[in-house]
Amino acid sequence: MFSLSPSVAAALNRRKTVVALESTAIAHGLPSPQNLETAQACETAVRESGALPATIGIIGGRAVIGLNRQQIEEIAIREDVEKVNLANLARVIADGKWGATTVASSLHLARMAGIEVFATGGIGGVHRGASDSFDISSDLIALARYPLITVCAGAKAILDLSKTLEVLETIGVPVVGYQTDELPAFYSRSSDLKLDLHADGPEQVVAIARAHWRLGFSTALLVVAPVPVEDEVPADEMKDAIDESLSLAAGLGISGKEVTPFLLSQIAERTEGRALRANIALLRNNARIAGGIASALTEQE
Ligand code: PSU
Ligand code: MN
Repeated sequence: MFSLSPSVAAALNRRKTVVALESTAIAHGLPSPQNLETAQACETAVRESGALPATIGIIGGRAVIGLNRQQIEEIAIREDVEKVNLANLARVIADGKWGATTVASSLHLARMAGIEVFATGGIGGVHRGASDSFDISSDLIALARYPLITVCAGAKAILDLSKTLEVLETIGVPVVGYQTDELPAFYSRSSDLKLDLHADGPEQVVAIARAHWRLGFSTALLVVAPVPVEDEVPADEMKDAIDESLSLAAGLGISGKEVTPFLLSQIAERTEGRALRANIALLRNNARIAGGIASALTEQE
């Protein structure tokens, strides 16, 4: 039902330089063939920063921490891979199905394995119009529960970012700007939402994480890193694509787990791939930063 790849198990026994990676961004967030290339590029980025990648997914009813190359290929290509959050993880396992794990279910499984650092693209959060739809990602619930250092480029720009930041504060998740003083907006570096925690590099993140853990907190520490300058799409240039995609989703009555993948693919199309390029770049960048943080964590032990 739950297994660690041999190399991840060995690494966790020795030193803890492991970075967990999710698989929903691969299976449901990016088109083929960029999804597979990006999954591999993220693993390479983690390795180049001195850590071991552990991509998480559900292979025929078994939760695997540290998918091998062929398993990642299957997750990227198969049509029957479900998007797995906290609510359907048990059912996908019980039914022997294939699943790609979101931030929420990846954090849960990474925690079971004893991994301390995790990277994704952008977390899920409070959707625009949540006061009617009540659509709030289980990623936020998982961040409130699992004490992993989670590296992302902020929350996805399709969301209500200021409400998402409010909830993060409510649930007690420190949000650390990584070489920035504001919450990044996924495709864009800037959201104009100010942060009061800041880190210039991995050592500072580790110092805050250690204090957080020593204080007995069991919440995540969210490290937010802006997309690299050369790949960003400024917020004003994203606005129309996001608004059009949101109205189309509303018009088609898209709801629940389908909302985020639908919006991401619409936005990629409407920006002639610029948003897609930014998404790929930020996923790799976050994997690289997470690898550096995991290495610093081990060195200081
Ligand atoms: N980051 C990306 N692309 C993605 C995601 C993150 O660059 O597709 C995924 C993550 O797995 C995250 C999920 O947990 O989107 C959020 O989905 P929802 O809003 O349905 O909770
Ligand atoms: Mn949702």
